[in-house]
Amino acid sequence: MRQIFRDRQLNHDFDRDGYAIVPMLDETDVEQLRDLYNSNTNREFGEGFHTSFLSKDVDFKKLVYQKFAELFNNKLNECLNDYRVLFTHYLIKEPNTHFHFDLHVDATTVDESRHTAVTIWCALEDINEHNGGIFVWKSGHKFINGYRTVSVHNPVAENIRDLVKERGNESSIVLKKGEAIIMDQKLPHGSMPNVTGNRRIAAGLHLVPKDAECIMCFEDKDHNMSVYKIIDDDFYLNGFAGEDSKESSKLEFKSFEMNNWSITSFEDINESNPNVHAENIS
Ligand SMILES: O=C(O)CCC(=O)C(=O)O
Repeated sequence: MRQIFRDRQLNHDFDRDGYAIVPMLDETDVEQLRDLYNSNTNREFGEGFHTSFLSKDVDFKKLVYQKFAELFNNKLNECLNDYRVLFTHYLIKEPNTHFHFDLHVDATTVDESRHTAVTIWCALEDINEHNGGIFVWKSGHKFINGYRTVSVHNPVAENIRDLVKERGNESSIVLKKGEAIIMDQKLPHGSMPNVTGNRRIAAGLHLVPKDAECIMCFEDKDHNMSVYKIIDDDFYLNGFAGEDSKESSKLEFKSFEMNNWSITSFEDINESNPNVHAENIS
């Protein structure tokens, strides 16, 4: 059985809940990351939510990748069992942003029948429900099947959040500066508005098992998926163009897959029979 976390208790919690919260950066690290963001971007506040992942400035993205690697790698190696960083980014919610992220699941980056990819969301200030905090569907990763693209990533019915709340399965994540939530990439999550007068800056890292092949999926008009292998990890620094990425020379067509998640609704989910957690299949 492959352990994701080196610590047995954390591994158990992560397997059960789909996430774990860990201390990640110290005060000096956090300041370095905030300075890097502020010295390379507009000091004037913008609007809404944005991420450096979609920036056209390849040099800035390289700088972000290198700095995140320098500050996170040791901690990640101590914490996780044989993972590598696929891409990194800043996630920004400008002041007085009423936009919130509804419950969603991030795009598929590996074959999830064999591997567990993880998303790290690290607070660069104290985070709560007033300044763009994250909420999750606790244990929801056990009910998610199927391939997801960067824009088709909501394998659950629209009213799902109400039902998740009713059943007491939503958790609001409160983080201290430097703490991170490490989520199974299949964990449904969202984020609250930022109703404060300050810009919220978080650090995001997406990791895959060291030996995993990375993939990116695209949906065709019949709702089936074409799966492409990423043949160069540099793709995310210089090549990613959302749904238009198919033309990139850093992707290679792999297979067509039938998808079945678009018909999934919460009522169809049999709570007693969630899918088995991929990394626990020996
Ligand atoms: O940073 C946030 O507010 C939420 C980001 C998020 O949910 C995502 O990138 O999938």
